[in-house]
Amino acid sequence: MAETLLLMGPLFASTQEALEQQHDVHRYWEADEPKALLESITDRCTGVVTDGGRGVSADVLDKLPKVGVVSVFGVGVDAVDLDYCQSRSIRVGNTPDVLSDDVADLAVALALASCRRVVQADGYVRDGHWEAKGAFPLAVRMSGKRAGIFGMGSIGKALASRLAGFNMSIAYCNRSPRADSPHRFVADLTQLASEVDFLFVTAAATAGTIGAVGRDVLVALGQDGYLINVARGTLVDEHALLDALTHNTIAGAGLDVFEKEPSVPEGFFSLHNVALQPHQASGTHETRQAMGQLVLDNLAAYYDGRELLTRVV
Ligand code: 8YV
Repeated sequence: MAETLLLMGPLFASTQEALEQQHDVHRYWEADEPKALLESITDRCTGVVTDGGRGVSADVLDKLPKVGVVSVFGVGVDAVDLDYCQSRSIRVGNTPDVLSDDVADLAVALALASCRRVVQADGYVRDGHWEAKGAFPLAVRMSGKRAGIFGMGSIGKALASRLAGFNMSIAYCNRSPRADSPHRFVADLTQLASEVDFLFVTAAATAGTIGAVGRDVLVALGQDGYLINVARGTLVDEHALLDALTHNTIAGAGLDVFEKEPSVPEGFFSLHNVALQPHQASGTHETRQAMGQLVLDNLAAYYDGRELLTRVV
């Protein structure tokens, strides 16, 4: 049966198409008057579909008393007011696991881009410096170095298996040790940072992790250390990071995520020791297709009266 749904932002094209074919979908981001849109569907909207960045606020859900499900196109649910959803018994589903390989791949790409200076070397060739000035300055090796992973969930595990292929020693920091991880657990993030050459951030954004990579962690990482973030910008103190990169108190960084996307602090643009990406770690055709399918499957499960396939709340 066609349901009335609120779509917070554009989705992977074929997912949105399927959604709009099956249901009566209202596009929130295109509404001239969002308040009027919510009022017009308040008595019949039963579900919300959104992505990891937009999420959905308690204010919006408050105007839609019949909503019973929020289906998120993304693994991160930090932009969804989960406490509010819980209080109203609204089911929340996300898209874990299907994106872990791609996110881990991009973390490796960013680590290599940082220490091997792949982006700068590309510019060196394009700008004619190779011919004019000779060989590119030597870089720093990644193979065999010490890796620290902050967040040993599905993405952290996928990353660890890749880093093992680079003969890196691997330690991790997590809320608690993982029985299914063969790697060394370090309870304190600053301690972990002080023991590694590459610190990878793959943790979910929660009250316990937001702002966790602060000045002290960057100081501990030190001038030979690299920070790679493919999780959420909010996990890192962006001012402290900019400061550390500007003054070379860390060696470099690779960032796919930022505090206030899509706005990136201009200070990063003139720095040569940071590789910047437009939050695209899960952005392959294959993974977005799988994420979209899970969004649709979670909705179908809810409307069939079954448990969501990947339920968060
Ligand atoms: C997506 C993400 O880019 O899964 C997440 O939490 O941040 C990303 O995979 C995003 O949800 C799609 O817009």
